[in-house]
Amino acid sequence: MTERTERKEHIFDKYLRQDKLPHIWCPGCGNGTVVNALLHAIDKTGLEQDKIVLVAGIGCSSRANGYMNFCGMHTNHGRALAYATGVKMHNPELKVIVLTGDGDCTSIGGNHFIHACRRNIDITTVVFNNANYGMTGGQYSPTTPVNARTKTSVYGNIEPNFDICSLAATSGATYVARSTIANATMMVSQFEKALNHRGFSVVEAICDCPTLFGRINKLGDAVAMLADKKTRFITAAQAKNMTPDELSGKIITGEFVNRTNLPEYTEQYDVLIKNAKEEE
Ligand SMILES: Cc1ncc(C[n+]2csc(CCOP(=O)(O)OP(=O)(O)O)c2C)c(N)n1
Ligand code: SF4
Repeated sequence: MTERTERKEHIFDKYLRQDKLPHIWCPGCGNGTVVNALLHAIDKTGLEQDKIVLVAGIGCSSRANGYMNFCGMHTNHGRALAYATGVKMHNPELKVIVLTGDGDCTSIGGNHFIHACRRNIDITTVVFNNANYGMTGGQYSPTTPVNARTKTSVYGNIEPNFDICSLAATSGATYVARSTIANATMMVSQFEKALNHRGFSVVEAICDCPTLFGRINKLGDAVAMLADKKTRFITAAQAKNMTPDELSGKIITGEFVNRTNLPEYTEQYDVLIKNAKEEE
């Protein structure tokens, strides 16, 4: 019989709630890579652990904050940004991070999302985009590509999908970026920039749901899906010189918006209160 060796301490142990592990995610689920990248970024920023608040909605991905050792709220489906806004307004000193899935953020939570972007409130939103509703069995979401099969589009999806980054950019978010779990180094750096940004930041993290989306679309196992992503992601600079045909099936990654000159909501609110008091 092999003797069990003692588990070595890991530098990120402090960031994980050991009593909540193992997690519930399927083997090969992309959520773990996104969490790993986020923890690396948090570590790099040097932010104090007890000054960070993670607010999540509902979904496989929104379960992430249960495993991460920070103050946090697991809220209603689609409503994470509303709660996060309340937390930030109450204490602007906190670094508020929203963890949300593509369904949570752009389907039931779509309205909260566009208005949070519009307000430029200092919140970082991490959208785990796996192109379907994982938690409830693989229904199509607003980011499911046309023709893709899901439990509710078994003959192929006919609805054009949202481009989350374009939606965020046109709604007013002041930092917007996209990366995939196949280029996690880029993801870490985008998370770090988003966390250091003063204003509303969105990082779309393209990840995989091999159990549902992968299986029904015959994309192979998690490793095959990851290998496929590696061949499909390109940078925004590369995309500029490509024709629509060449762009078909590609995932454009990189930074799309980085505006530092616009007023942040909680700061403006403080000025408003000050002015109102002076007028009294
Ligand atoms: C008000 C309400 N409606 C519907 C649900 C059921 N529900 C739970 S999670 C979910 C979808 C989650 O999808 P997504 O946000 O993409 O996250 P994933 O599970 O793929 O990570 C739905 C529809 C719910 N919990 N609450
Ligand atoms: S159902 Fe999909 S999204 Fe949910 S844990 Fe499994 S692989 Fe991940």
